[in-house]
Amino acid sequence: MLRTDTPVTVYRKDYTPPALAIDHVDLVLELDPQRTIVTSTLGFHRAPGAAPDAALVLAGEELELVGVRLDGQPFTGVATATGSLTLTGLPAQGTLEITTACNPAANTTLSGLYVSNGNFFTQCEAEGFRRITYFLDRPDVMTTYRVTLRADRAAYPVLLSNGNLLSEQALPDGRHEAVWEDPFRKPSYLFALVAGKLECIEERIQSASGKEKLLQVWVEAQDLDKTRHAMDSLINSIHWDERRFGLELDLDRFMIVAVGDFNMGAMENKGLNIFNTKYVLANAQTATDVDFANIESVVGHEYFHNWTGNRVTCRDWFQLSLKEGLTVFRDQEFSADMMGSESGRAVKRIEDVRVLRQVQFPEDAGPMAHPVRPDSYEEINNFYTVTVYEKGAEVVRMYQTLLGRDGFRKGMDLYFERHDGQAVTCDDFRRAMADANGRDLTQFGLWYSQAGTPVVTVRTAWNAGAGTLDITLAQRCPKVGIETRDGTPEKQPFHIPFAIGLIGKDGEDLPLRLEGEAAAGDTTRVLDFTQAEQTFRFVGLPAGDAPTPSLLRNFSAPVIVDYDYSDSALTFLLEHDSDPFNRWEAGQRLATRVLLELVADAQAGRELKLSKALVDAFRAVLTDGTLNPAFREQALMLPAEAYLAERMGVADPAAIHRARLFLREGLARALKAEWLAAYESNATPGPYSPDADSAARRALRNLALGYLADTGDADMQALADKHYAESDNMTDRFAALSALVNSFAPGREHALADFYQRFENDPLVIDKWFSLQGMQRGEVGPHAGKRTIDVVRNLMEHPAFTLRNPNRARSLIFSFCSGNPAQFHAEDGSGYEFWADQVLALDAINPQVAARLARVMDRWQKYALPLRDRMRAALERVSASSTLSRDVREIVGKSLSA
Ligand code: B3K
Ligand code: ZN
Repeated sequence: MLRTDTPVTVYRKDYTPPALAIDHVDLVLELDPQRTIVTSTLGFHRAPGAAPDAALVLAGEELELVGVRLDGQPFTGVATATGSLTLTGLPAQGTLEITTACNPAANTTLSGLYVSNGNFFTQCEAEGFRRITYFLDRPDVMTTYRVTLRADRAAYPVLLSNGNLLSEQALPDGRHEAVWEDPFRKPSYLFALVAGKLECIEERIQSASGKEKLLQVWVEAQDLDKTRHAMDSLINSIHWDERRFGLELDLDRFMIVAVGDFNMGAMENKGLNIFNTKYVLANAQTATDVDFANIESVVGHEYFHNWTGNRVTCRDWFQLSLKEGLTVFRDQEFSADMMGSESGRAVKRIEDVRVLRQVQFPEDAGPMAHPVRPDSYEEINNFYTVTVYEKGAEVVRMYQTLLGRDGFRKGMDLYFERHDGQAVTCDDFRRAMADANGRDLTQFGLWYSQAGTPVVTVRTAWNAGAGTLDITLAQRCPKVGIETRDGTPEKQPFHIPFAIGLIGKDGEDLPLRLEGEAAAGDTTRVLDFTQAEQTFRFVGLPAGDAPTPSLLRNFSAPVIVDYDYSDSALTFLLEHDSDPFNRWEAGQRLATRVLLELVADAQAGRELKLSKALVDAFRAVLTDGTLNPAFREQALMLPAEAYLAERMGVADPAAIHRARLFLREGLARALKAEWLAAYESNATPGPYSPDADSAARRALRNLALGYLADTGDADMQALADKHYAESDNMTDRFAALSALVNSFAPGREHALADFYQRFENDPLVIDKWFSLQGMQRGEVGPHAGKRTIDVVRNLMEHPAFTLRNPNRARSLIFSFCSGNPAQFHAEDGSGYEFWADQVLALDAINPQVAARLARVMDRWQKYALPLRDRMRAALERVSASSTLSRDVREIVGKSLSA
């Protein structure tokens, strides 16, 4: 597709309300793969205060205009241009009938109406509805929809849309129709239809107020045996939202449909959620524990949008985090509650923070850095980011940390009381939180408007005689991304809820009393840190040895804490902190410190030495049977290469890889007996179950297996062979395959071939097979010289590979470009050449997927020479293309101008 329109920047400050209100929409779709005819009948009236002679500009893309009628008569005041239809001379109110044609089979962008494996699907967020019909395609135009679907009955027996099914009937010529009506007003981005050969499992449940609800999960026939977990997750989500937030399902029917070609995870269309198969289909043979957990959280996420997003929606796309940050927070809390134990909750928190640090912190420091509520964009699809989602969720979490669970709930209740049925802003949400709790949250608003990750430097001064500890917090957050280019004024201090505990010399939490307080309170205190620098004096502490501070407990704010812990303090915290998150954090700090020293040694050509302190710390965790195995797994996982790269002034992926592999192999050998004991004692006999406890044991056991294979010992690689052969579930099978592949075990080729053959007909499993190979280590030892890029280029020729399916493209290309830093950043620039080839090839098919891949180069300026120059050259090659989509152009443009 050729996209040569000049880039236009859209600004938040330019928001104006729509000039026209749409009272109701009646859509009739004559579905045909090559030529679908859409007739849209809109009842409209001019908005109060709008200029009477103002033209009405409707958005539309890739549409053929067939005809326009006004109040039943042909209407001629019509002009089309690229991307729009302008109507002039409309009365103050009336009925418009617009007929258009589109070609779903030719739509490879997977936005709008498209065909996937012979069935019809839609994706309308953010601006896909305009690819179906001309419309005021913006989230603040909410209306009710009645949808009539007509299609060939044999080819498309199932016809679904939002809301309730009103009627179904056969039509002449082998066609049939279904009429659906959604009683709730909604923006166009929540419209959906599905038509084709699908089957479903269904359940009827009672909601809290006793109403019966019909739940369905729709898939292709061969996948029906993989729908149970999605259905259970949906039922759990419905009940959780009733319990935790008093929010009930408002429709009689709720449907989930799975589709193999999908740009992202899933979509919360009202009453008709459409999901990537990856987040629906699971059984023991095909899905790992992580897949099961992801399905639960995505099903929850989309379901929770029914209130946070659909009933209350966004005024404009700058407010995206209003629904996304809030809904991610809700799905995180749901998953944590489903873990069923305190330690399980902590593991969930650790996983979420790991993603935030590994992906969002770099975004917040790079050329695409933007506030949680951005001020401008060129292509809105580029702003479905980890900042809007995950940092947005941290911002919502901070309200709860500041106001308490009950206070947060009061704020939510007031938000719905005020705004149900409206399209609102992040400020409206903040006001509801403030008003419901009588709190001033003005300064807190800076979390929405200032980008960047604040760094909090901590200094402590201990007065042994008086038993007082002064904790001085200082925050700084230099300009980043767009702020460095758009004249943003100097940034103001954030309102940071800083949770802290003090630990006595025997490892016990000390009761905390701030100077001026009458009595000591809890052992964790949330400090309101609002100034550039602030000192908090804790008094009444036992005289003598200084207590050890446990800082930013449970990661109470999305900041970087800079405090000069000694190695022994970290070991002490790892052993004693009552805050499980900070226990993990202490281990990570220690490992990061050791790794960065090893990197420096590798760079300087010094001999690498194994840190005894770290070996001891790891041994202690590994052998502590009182700890949840999932927590141990988290604590024994070394910080990722990408995370270490961020921690360096100038990133050196080759040295990082060498250092990390050295440490990993060293820990594998030094603790071989302990890994083996953990492997043996964490078996999960009996049939597979994805429950949290079994999954935790498998996680630790499989981590141990990976370390054991990395010893390179023949007996350990034989153990991995056996683990592969005897596994009865995908978690174990895939863990064994990874261990064999990454340790270059003799059994590796055989296992790869066996895996392919077993799962040839299961696309999601074949995605795993591609992705494992894209992420494999460069061959070492006797296999040295063979580069992963060659394996990847070879696999691109595999009959099962295609760029057209986003999951498949991601499985090989993204896994190599973003999941394999050492190989991707090969010094000869071969990885970057490959990246440029694939961005250009994908852009011609699917700009949204291409733009995601383009983001891989965000941090090019951080890399050592000659990598930096080669990355820039690759970016320039992409940027020089004359047919770039707006999506990719924005990304490479911002990268190069940073
Ligand atoms: N709201 C959708 C994302 C739409 C992305 C459009 N490029 C899924 C979600 O966040 O639930
Ligand atoms: Zn969402």
